[in-house]
Amino acid sequence: MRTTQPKTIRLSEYTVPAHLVDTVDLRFELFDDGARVHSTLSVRHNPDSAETAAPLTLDGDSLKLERVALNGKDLAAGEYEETGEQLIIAGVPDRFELTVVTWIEPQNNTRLEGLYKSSGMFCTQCEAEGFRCITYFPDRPDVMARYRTRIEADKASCPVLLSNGNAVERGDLENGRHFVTWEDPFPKPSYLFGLVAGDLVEQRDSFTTGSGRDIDLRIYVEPRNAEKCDHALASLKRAMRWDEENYGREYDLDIFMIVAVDDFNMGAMENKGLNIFNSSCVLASQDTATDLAFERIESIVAHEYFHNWSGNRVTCRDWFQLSLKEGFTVFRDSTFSADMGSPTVKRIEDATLLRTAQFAEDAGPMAHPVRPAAYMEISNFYTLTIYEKGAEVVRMIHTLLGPELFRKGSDLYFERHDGQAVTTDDFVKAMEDASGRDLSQYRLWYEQAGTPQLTVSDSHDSEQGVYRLTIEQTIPDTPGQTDKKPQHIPFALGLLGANGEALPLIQDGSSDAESAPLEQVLELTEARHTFEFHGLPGRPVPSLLRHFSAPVRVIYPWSRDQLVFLMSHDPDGFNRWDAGQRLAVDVIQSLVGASEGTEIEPRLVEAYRALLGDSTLDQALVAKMLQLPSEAYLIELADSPDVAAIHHAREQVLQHLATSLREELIACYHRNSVAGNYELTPESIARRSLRNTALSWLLVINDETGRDLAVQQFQEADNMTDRMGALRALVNSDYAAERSKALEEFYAHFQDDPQVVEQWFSVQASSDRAGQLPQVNALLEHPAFDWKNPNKIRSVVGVFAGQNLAAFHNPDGSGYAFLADKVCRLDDSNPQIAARLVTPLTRWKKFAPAYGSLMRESLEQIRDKSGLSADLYEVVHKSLGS
Ligand code: 0A1
Ligand code: ZN
Repeated sequence: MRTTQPKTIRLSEYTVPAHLVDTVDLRFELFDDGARVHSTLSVRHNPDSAETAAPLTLDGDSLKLERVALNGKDLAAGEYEETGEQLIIAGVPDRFELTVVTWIEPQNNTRLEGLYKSSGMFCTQCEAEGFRCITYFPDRPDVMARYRTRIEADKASCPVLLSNGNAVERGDLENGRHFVTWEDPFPKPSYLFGLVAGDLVEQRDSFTTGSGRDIDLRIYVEPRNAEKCDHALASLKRAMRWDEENYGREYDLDIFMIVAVDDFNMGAMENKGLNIFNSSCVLASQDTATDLAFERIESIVAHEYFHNWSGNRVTCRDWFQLSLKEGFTVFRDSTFSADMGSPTVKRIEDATLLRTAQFAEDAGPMAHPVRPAAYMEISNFYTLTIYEKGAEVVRMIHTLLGPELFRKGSDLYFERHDGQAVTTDDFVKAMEDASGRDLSQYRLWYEQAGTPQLTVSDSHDSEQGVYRLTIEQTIPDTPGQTDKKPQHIPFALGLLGANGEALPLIQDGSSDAESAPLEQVLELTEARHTFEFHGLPGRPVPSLLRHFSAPVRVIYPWSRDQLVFLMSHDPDGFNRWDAGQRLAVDVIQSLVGASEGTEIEPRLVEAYRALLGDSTLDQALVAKMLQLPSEAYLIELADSPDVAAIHHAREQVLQHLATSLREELIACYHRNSVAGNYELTPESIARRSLRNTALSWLLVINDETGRDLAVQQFQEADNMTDRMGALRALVNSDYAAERSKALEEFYAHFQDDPQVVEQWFSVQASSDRAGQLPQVNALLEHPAFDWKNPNKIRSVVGVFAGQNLAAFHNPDGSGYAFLADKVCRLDDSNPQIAARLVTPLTRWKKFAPAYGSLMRESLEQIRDKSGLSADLYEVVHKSLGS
């Protein structure tokens, strides 16, 4: 904990490590009151380093050093220096063996970095800089070593002892203790080290690789969760096959293990051969997990598995390159999920996240490029920009090169850099070398922060039959970056005729209507382009940025007629959905601050009526199209948003739609009530989604039929999606008695299942009816709430501040003061979580001054707390501009 300014680390100051480590021999003695870690490193001077006489410098954090020995000889106090953050030994030989013994206290580790205890089990989290909380080590990803790990613990309380690689030895020790030794043959950076010790049961399966090797698959969980592993195991096998078929990547060890832990700062971690997961991202059963959770688990299991190549076999040179592994791996898991379900729906989900949350990040005080140039605390850079925008940057290379050349590029990348720690530039270079394309301008996507804005205008010459489209590109200033250069942007375009037909894109007169494409990816490289399309006697309707072909904002003066037309005619499903969203946004925006009784666009009602009534349409897409733009998205789109006014306008539209479409909603509800067993197919997921949307709309208008249906569905549901759909609808209605009864019954039934209790907290904390501040405070006092458990904290405090926007932005500032108070409290126990939770306050400059000034005051309160962590220091000071 510090009060002084943490050091800024800069990419421009990167130097190769002065020392390399070839092997790491670890021995963990695990006890109830602490752990002793014996580490023996074979160290040599790095021939690529110019610092020939550099002292050996090892990182350490919160360690009690018990012994240091060089080539077997103990060093006396004066022969090394301990600074609090480093262990420095001067005058070391060219090659030597170093032994370090440290004492740590996993049972008191509330930061959940390094080795800690969760529900009685020992587990580790070493990315990004957690290994230094275990032992002194050059804790940077470009130091790659082979690890051998012996774990010793009490046999009764820790029958299962796991680490990376293959188990090579096991046996009993005195005093009821035992040991297992693991050996990982693949050199890896310290952030991929993993260890688990506890009383766990295993679920086993196997997978035969394309080359015929049998891989042992195991999921380790607490005994009460033994029945919740099937979905993750099935997802894992699908991911393994998919990576072979799509990237030619086979698994490389003989065993692949996943462990579920309840206390975890993030979603999951890709430790080599031993993935550690937040329980909520791996455990599922029909009774306890929603469809959304099932989909999320599949994608996270795949994500961590895909890291075995994109991250582990080829890793990052330094943490500025984080998106090298994260952006690429998110692109890979997103393509996988699209292949497993509906590509259009997956694209809609990805674009929604980008446009709502990543664009907001890119416009806020923490905006940074996909490859940042500086940071104080790397944990703050596990962001939507690194992950989601990073994935878009890889996706655009795929779009520009096409699937064959992209695959050639990824093959070259994996072959060329296997076993190395490399940079995003190496990735782009492999794509260039494989395709022969020049991506030098494209590299700006990695260097420049901010969301490009494309302003599109058009004109039509009916005599010449020419349609002209002009696209102007600007990239807004972001902290520390101004005067940005135009980026290389793939812009997918289609043109529609009056009857909705796709028109041939004849660009230069040389191609004729027969050979001209119906869709084209225009490549924008200049600040302004004009494209001409010929053979168009009537004015076409443009379908812009199809499939969301680039993470940019598009400004175009769509008329409501055009949007209604695109909603029902665009052959690109993504743009149909987008047109519906734009129409709804336009209607809601026009009501913000308008006088009561202002007419609500009848074309919106009719478009939704058509959607509800047409069972021939892809129902998964209809389910998405029925979702009104979220408050968060409306806020993101607004300048100086007045949250209460936006909330009110959106509610008005929702109520108007629900009132006008009541009959259709009831019909839609019944039409989608499927008898029979619960299935996880895209069709049944879509049906449940439609049914639950219909229910929630009916309860927005306090409809009695809707209420009865919700109560009945709640009681009869045979799966969590339906049970939660009904509960959510009741919680968001004015039927207070039914709401309380359902909440009580739900809790009574599921109180022993932490993942379900988290959902129960969330549904309340996100509700503008059940989640006002006094009720949220009451949730914090609930016996199931636990200030040490990140999932519980997120499900109440995080959900309240991030999803219950009208309550959080209460004009009296109480929501902001609440968050500031909780963030300060958490900073002492878990700085990573504190720094993430504070995010909503950091956007204070965007809001109307009445909100913004109160938000700033709360941030200042946090700034003035004594002993601020480096994590929180960086976020708060950058947000305040200090
Ligand atoms: N590499 C993981 C994310 C992760 C990052 C940091 C963690 O601890 C603070 C944990 C996990 C992934 O991308 O899934
Ligand atoms: Zn990842």
